[in-house]
Amino acid sequence: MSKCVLITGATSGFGLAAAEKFAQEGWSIIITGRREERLKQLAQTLSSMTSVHYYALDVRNKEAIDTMIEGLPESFKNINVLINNAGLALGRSSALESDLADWQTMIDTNITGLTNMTHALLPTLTQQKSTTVINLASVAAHYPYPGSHVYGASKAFVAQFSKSLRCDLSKHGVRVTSLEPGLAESEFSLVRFKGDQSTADTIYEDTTPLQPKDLADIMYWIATQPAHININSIEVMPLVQTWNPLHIEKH
Ligand code: NDP
Ligand code: 8X3
Repeated sequence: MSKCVLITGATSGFGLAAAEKFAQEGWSIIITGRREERLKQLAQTLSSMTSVHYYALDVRNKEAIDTMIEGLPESFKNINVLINNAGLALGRSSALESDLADWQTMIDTNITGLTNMTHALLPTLTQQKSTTVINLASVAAHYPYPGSHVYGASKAFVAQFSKSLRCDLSKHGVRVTSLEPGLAESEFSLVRFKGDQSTADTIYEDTTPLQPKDLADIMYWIATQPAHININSIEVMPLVQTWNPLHIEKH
């Protein structure tokens, strides 16, 4: 029987590329996200390669997650890999000019959504031999920048939660990885700048950012390591991205 991966946020970017990669490699895939039409189209495309199950849900909705899991067709019940990829940044202005509702949405999605899905799948993951959780954190988890406030903090949660989970899950054969990318071209910036395409485009202008396929290849590599290996974390940037000196405010 083929192995099965569940991917959150598979309607675009890293999640969509991961669905393509695992499908090409013959895994059964469960794809989720809020935009049902996109899931349906992706499922149609990938079903020529492998078995695909799609389910539209918002990771913030714990009941929807439970319903999805309860209703999984028999052949998709034994999930081997969970990719907690759904997430977003909203805004990049200073904390002083930020919208509290945006902060709450990031907390609800990046933290509560990720923990909702993880908690719901722990029984499944621990029932089987050698399973893997891949959590999408970010370089923003470790390196603050102006305007990163709640987004960066939410990803710091993901990075630390991943390590903490390891302590409890290793005896059950569950591996956990925090994947921490830098600049990558996807719908991420369009979402962050609330549909402002030209501002989103300036982020990637004159750079060679990471591409979703790069991250999908890394996810697949993590998931297919020998059972005794746990990749704790991977921080990956495009060549063009490095660090600034620490800022000193002059007065
Ligand atoms: P995209 O915006 O292209 O994709 C984000 C995905 O998350 C979409 O499929 C979206 O689906 C899904 N999503 C967002 N909110 C929810 C929700 N409430 N419930 C369910 N699904 C949701 O961005 P990326 O592919 O770039 O981002 C993927 C992950 O990687 C995110 O966690 C992001 O923070 C992280 N990341 C991104 C980096 C980048 O530079 N691009 C760098 C480092 C980390 P839908 O809207 O259909 O629900
Ligand atoms: C996305 C990368 O640098 O925009 O997590 O925060 S960054």
